[in-house]
Amino acid sequence: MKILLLFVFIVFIYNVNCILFPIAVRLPLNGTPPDMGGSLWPKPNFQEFKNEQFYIYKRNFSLVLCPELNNCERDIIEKLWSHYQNVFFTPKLPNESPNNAENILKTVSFRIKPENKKSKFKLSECEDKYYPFIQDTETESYELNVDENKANIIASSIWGLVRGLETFSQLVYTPLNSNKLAVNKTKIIDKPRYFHRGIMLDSARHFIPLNLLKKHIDIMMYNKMNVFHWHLVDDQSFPFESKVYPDLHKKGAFSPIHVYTQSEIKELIEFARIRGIRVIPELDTPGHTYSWGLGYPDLITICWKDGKPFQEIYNFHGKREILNPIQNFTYEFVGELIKELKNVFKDPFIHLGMDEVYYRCWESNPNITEFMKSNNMNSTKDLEQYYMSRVLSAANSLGYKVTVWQDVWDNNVKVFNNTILQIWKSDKDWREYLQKATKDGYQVILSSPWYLNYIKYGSDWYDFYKIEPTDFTGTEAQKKLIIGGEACMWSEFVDGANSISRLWPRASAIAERLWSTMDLNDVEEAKFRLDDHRCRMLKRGIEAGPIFNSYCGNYEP
Ligand code: CP6
Repeated sequence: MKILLLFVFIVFIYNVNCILFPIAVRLPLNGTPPDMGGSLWPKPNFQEFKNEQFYIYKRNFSLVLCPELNNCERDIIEKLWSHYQNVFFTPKLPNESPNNAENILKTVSFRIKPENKKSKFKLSECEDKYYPFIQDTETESYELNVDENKANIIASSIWGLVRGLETFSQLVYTPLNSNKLAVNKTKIIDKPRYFHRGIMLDSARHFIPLNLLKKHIDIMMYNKMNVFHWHLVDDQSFPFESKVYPDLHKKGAFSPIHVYTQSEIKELIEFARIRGIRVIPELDTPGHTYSWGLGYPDLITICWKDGKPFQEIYNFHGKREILNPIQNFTYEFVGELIKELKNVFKDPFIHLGMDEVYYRCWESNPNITEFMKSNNMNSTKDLEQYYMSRVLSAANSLGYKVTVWQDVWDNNVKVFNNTILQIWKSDKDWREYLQKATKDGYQVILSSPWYLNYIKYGSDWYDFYKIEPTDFTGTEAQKKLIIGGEACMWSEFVDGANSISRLWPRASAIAERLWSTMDLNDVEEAKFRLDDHRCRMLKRGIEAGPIFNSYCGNYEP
């Protein structure tokens, strides 16, 4: 009798544990055990899982492309399908044959809603691989159904299919005590909250090898991010291969191997394009241009001190690092360079920097003060206005849509109202900046709370996750001007050795904030899901860092 009671007690404790602490029972990494409510990241707007389970066998699993997909769209799905084969079917998985009694999932089909095929999303030609890209949040919306041996993904555009495929890949799991793949009956309806969900990487303070940039792009796709803002060049180096002004990289790069050739860049852009990721280059001027002066010294303002020019050769930041704004040569040069960038990058967006302008150098130079006087400019602010207007007009006439860092607007320089401001400063609360910038009618990208170059001991992803971009006083119209956000990784202390683990999964927290609905803000819930997501990244060969004390099964490196 005692033994029986003990047995009942043990069964009772076991069950209570399973019910009360389901998350404490750590399963070996297995995608989305639906009984845990799913470990999808970022979390879809709507998800419903049923107990019914379908097994997946490599030899009996195929892709169905619905006839309305054109060749360009087919090409994208086929390439990604082959990419995801390695995500689904890891080498550890035995290549078994299905057992007749089992429910199996045989196909995944991709379909674009017919009403969208005719209208704005139509992709007519693809030899010019540029695609009228993500235009609004609708572009990436999709629905996913797993039912009756089939998974169906239907979307408004090819980019929604790309997002749906990632979600599908996250649904696939290995049931406990088995060595198979399975997926449960599922229904998902999803779309992003913001259309600009970016990562900024700086390749000038340290060179980040091309393959590593590609790896970041893959991870961005796993996190449903869609913009790679490439801070290409800066004071420290000029790694962009310019054919128009070759001494920029020949003299301005760290070394001849620390250069991204145009064909490598095109390769990266194509790699990103099929993943639904736009690549936006940044050409930061008029400050942060020390490296330009190594090849083209006439571009740079000579700073004066004690009545004579400064002659130090290596003295960037605050000294010889700012373009000379009073000569046509500078504007021709910048104009030609952004034209060259347009041919390489294709994207209609460009980032033109305009941050941290060191006025004192301009002010110190008598030629510049003379120019200002004869043009009725009262302060360097007017000169900055002059510089900015000339460069932005050139960019606009090339058909560019321009983003700049907030600085010009901060300085009360009149920025064209079609310019996007990137809010990065944290001297004041970012809410205050958003409130002011949107009141002035600008579209904004939020970055201040998402400066990943700052690191601290503890769960800092929590701080990134908690940020609510609309949390400022303003009208609905003002809030609509937030087009999204970017996680910024400045690379003074980052290079190929640590960029992956420094960025991921910290940037994943931001990815979910920008994708999922506003009411998803329970950090305690997110924590376990993010940990699963991190384990999933490990499983996919990404050295993402841990977020708390835990383990992943046998995927740790
Ligand atoms: N380089 C450039 C930088 C920064 C900026 N622009 C920067 C400033 C402050 C911090 C991190 C980075 N390193 N070109 C500002 C946009 Cl904390």
